[in-house]
Amino acid sequence: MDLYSQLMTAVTTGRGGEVKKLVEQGLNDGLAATEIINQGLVAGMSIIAEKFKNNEIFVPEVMLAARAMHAGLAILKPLLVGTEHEPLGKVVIGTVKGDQHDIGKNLVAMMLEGAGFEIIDLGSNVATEKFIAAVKEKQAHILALSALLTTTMPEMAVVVQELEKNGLRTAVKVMIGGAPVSQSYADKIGADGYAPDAGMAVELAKSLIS
Ligand code: B1M
Repeated sequence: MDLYSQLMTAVTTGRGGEVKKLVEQGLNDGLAATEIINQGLVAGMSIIAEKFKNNEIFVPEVMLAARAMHAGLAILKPLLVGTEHEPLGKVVIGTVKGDQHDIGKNLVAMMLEGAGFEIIDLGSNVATEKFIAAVKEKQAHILALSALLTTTMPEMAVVVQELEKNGLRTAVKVMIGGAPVSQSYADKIGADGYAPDAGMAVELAKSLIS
């Protein structure tokens, strides 16, 4: 098995120590950091995303794989500064005001990062003004909103309205998700898309920036 295949397997099986070892080995062998990311780490997370989407694996396996990927990224990130590595796009993500649920949002953020997006994670219980400021300041391509409570879902509509008021609505795509959210709700509030889970969120994000 070549080093990239070994890395993919180490990511998909959630073995962070092995990922670190293989990344260091790859660098010592002269492989480019971007290649190690794309052909090893991201390729491994793509397999995880597909399996998660198909209900072949569940949240704990995704968390473990994401953690293993991060172990490798931590070594490679400093080497990427000033190189040609370009993220697929910038995503500002957060759970809306009044809502502290962040497990699903974290999963979505990790999967998007694994797929090659730059993530600006504002956390949970995020005020609308904070979303607007981050979209403006970071020039985000996508604003990703999560809500787990029927009582906080309406905050998503408020964020979309505030984007409009601030002249930012056409500058950024809005994607939404979370257990009580649906495609019809996305349509109703004028969001650009809805994803039911983290795997589909990656596909949606890619389609929104293409
Ligand atoms: Co709360 N909670 N909770 N809770 N909690 C729910 C959501 C609830 C359904 C439980 C229930 O009553 N059966 C219920 C909501 C009812 C409703 O509104 N219809 C509920 C309630 C009522 C509450 C409190 C009000 C309880 C109280 O205090 N009386 C309170 C609210 C606090 C607040 O936010 N202000 C509360 C608190 C909490 C805890 C703090 C204890 C904890 C959260 C811990 C944390 O997140 N750090 C918690 C938890 C853990 C849950 C349940 C049990 C699990 C949620 C979870 O993490 N699921 C939940 C019941 C349930 O869902 N079965 C429940 C795992 C996670 C991977 O899935 O978050 O759905 P999920 O994310 C998925 C998809 O939804 C999607 O992808 C993810 C991965 O596949 N997704 C996106 C999510 N965001 C996305 C964004 C996208 C795309 C996809 O694009 C941007």
